[in-house]
Amino acid sequence: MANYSQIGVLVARTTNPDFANAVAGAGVESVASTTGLGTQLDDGGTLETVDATAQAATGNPTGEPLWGLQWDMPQIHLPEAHAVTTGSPNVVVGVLDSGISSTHPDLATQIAKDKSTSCLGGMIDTAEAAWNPTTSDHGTHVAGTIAAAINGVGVAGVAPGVKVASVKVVNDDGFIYPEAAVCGFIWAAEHGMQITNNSYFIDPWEFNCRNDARQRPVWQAVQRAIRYSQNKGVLNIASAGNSNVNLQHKFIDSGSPNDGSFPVEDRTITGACVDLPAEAPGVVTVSAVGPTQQKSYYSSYGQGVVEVTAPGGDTRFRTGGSPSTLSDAILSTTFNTVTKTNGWGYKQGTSMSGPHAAGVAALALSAHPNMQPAALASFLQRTADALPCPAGVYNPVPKLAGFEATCSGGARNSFYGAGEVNAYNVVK
Ligand SMILES: [Ca+2]
Ligand SMILES: [Ca+2]
Repeated sequence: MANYSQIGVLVARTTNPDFANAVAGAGVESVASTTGLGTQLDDGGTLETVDATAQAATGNPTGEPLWGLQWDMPQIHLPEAHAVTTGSPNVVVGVLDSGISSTHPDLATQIAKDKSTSCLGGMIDTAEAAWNPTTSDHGTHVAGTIAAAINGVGVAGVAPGVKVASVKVVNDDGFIYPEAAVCGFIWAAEHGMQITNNSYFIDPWEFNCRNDARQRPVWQAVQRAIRYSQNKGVLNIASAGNSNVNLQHKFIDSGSPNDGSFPVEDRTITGACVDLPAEAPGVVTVSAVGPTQQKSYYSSYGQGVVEVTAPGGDTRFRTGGSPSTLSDAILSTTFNTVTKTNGWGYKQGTSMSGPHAAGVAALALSAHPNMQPAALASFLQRTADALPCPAGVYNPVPKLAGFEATCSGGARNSFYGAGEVNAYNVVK
């Protein structure tokens, strides 16, 4: 049992099917079972593994052995930023994900071990093995983008001077349950993290939550946990998702899901039924672009939902549909969960764009240490490079049906929010 009295949430494990009826009333506002409410990571998997030969550390990201493959980093002006700062070790970014490999040569020095934990089942387990990866290296890849060391080995992260903490919320089957997310947000808030990265997407649409009073308290608990963390000084960064859908569903228009997959006509969205954490107030939601700085074919979007964009990779755009351009994905740290070996490899997704924004936020906070979450969120947007809407219907992969999307808005628009994060603008 976990008691989050801070937000009035109690998580209990039971095999009693009548548990909810047994405890309802007597001061209990609402009771919900989270069984079946897990959400899977939307993750492309490792596309290719790359070997790195060690070179002498230089303190300059462009000297890293694999720098030449990191197209994403010049795109966000990283070399110019690192000439000013690589970040402060006082800044800790919580990686709410599938764990971080603590033996990885590019990460071992970068992890705040005393702030790392597993939150699986909503229960804290701070043993190192508990917050290392088991069946997915998604979190290891994310952590490398944020903070891989400048050490003459492998790649450089966006903010190698800061620390990352592993907060494991993805279980061995690849699911994120609400109780793990609640645990993760509260852990981050109470262990001095100023930023969290959330490269996952809880989408209660699928569960028709608006019609189901038994599920609503689950999402309320997650929202309370997010709000609590913000009040404790945490900026939460979230991926927009990889479904190429318009998340602006509160204002239904003809551009909203038109593929028949959602019942648009009778949807009434209430505050208790939003896509989490991307749509929670105060969360910085990140869409993805590829090497051409245009929306990645898979990236979800939405005016008023997406605040900024960042590189997430796009392996289909330049080939008009064929997934052949691996080097157009994002290169970062990996961990082979079968052979238990560390390495470097490509992945793509908004899971990869979010951590670029989290890294830039960490640099911003290093340069401006007292910035509060709301100010930091608006600073990230104010310093971003505006990207214009493509005209007409955007169709990056004409050989594949289903990737059309229409951008709306001006300098601030539904594809890119305020624009692409700029690491130099936040530290100069
Ligand atoms: Ca490195
Ligand atoms: Ca948002």
